[in-house]
Amino acid sequence: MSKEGNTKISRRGLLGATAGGAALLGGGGIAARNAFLAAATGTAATAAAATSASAQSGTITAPHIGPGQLDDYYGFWSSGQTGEARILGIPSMRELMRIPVFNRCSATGWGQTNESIRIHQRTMTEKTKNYLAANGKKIHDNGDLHHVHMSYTDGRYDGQYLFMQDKANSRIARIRCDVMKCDAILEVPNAKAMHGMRPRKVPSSNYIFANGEDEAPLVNDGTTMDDVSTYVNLFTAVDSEKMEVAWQIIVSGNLDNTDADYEGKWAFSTSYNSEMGMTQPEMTAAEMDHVVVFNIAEIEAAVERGEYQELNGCKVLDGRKENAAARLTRYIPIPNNPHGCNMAPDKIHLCIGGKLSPTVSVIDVRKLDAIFADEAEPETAVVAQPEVGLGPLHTAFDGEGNAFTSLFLDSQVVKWNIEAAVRAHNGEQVDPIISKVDVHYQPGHLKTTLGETLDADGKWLVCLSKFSKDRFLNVGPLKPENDQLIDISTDQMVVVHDGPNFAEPHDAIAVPASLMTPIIKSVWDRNDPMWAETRTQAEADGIDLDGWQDSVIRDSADPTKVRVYMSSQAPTFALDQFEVNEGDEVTVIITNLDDIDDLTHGFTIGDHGVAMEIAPQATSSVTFVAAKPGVYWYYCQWFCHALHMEMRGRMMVRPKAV
Ligand code: K7E
Ligand code: CUA
Ligand code: CA
Repeated sequence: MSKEGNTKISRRGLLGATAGGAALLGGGGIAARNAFLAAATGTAATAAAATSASAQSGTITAPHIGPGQLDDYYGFWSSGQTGEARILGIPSMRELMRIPVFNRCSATGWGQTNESIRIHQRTMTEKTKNYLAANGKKIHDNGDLHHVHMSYTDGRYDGQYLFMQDKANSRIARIRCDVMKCDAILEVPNAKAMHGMRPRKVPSSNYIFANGEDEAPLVNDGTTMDDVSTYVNLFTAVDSEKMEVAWQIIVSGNLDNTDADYEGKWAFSTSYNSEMGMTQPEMTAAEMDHVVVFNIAEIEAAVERGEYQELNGCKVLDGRKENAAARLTRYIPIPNNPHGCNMAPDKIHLCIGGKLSPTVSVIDVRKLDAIFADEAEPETAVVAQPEVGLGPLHTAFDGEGNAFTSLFLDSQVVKWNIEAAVRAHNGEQVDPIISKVDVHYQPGHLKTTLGETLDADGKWLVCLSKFSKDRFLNVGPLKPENDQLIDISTDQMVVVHDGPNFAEPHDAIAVPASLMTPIIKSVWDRNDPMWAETRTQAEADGIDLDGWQDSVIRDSADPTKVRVYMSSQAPTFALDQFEVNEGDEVTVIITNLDDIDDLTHGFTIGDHGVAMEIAPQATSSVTFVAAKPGVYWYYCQWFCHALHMEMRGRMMVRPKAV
């Protein structure tokens, strides 16, 4: 506890001597774990609440983005267990859009339209398909989306794609930025619980690196599940263009968060379970865990030489400690249960959040070549280890050599200088801590504008606080999170905005509006690949999807299948009624012929659980079984016109002859 900065001693006292002390000891094992859990259940949040009013300093200068004014940045947010991505404006923090990815969306029909189901099923394994079929489902309609990142070219955002992971069902997804829709979902075989995820930054994001967090038998068929020694954990590189697994590396220990460097040479992952423990006491038993460093060129060369086993269609290499001779990986010891993994835009320093240790471990990537050549010990890569406060999780950067670390237990953000930390580590009398600011409460990720790129501009920091407690009107036992906006343009960080948010954004990035606005379309291209298969079927049915469509076609091979082609143009559907037979499998295909900005229609059939969005010039389709005889109105559920209510029609389901 040597470097206090301007830490509020009183709050640290409120945390409890046992709790704080145990966490500080680093190797405190169960005691440290209990301290972390005590804070996570709200003890520390309450303590912070009690002192926040007096502790908060600085003038509140909230940016005012007035009616009709546009934000400077697109903020792309994850949503955790909601399973979607979100777009917020920065600095207004206004929510602009939600992009369903792993979740089922009632408004847009994502997870129900044929176009979205095809994206879900493209790489689905047989095992998953069989599981879903046994449960009467076609897709997993939940996800746990922690991390959203944009594609890079030469260390800078390029505006092409957003990538994200699903911890719940071990998937990686991609969003096309021109239309802001998900266009690919990859089910990653072998690895379990995709958690940390980053694109390669240099020369381009040809790989998406993804961490499997949970250990399991490599052939997970139940034959060896009682034998923990057969459990492994895998690091996966995804080919971002094909959205297929490029290669996988078996590692020692589990994996948590990941990042990549600015030379295209390395990827890094934190591990909190180097113990390969199955219980919490086992996972926190060791004094030290580690960061795994992956040598991209060596891995590619090994793949080239065929030094892999093929498993479930993936090239799997062995990067465990005992296979050090292969030089695919190295393991740098880090005090116990590290979490965040953040590469500074100075191209040199990688910052590892200590979590149970009050330190950030700073790794100098220039030391790594010698470590891979076995000319230096792995621990020589650690060039600084500043004590920043309790519960350091993630670190962000301003592009001027400063770092900002979230302190989960202290409910603070600490600003510190990386070079000063290195000098202090070398014995100089210098305090790397610049300032601290209270946040509300228990921050996880924090992100600076462009801080994960060579364009880091040091303007804003978004702090994603896990608990909002007393900051908003009470909405029941389930509370929103609190995404706070912090002005970092001066050394004195100032919280300028509270942003309530629904479960549970873990992470966010900020991209300049000037980069995105030329890329994002307002109207779809008629020949977009999103509905290519639907178009092929239409052509086979003799339907021109670009013209007026009002046809009901019964499949010649299977007469229980009916396809209803219906264009829409405000305020009408081309068909004001259609008829099918009880038991028919009905596919309704709608093309929105309106080509005006913001003229989206929708299609909902009453009492059938069917609804979808059809944006200008888009085609969407949905398939269901007409199992209920009777009259069912369908209607446009997207307000489009003065006669929007009248934009409706009838589906007649003729009863089976008995
Ligand atoms: Cu720290 Cu999943 Cu990025 Cu959450 S992880 S906070
Ligand atoms: Cu079309 Cu509302
Ligand atoms: Ca551990």
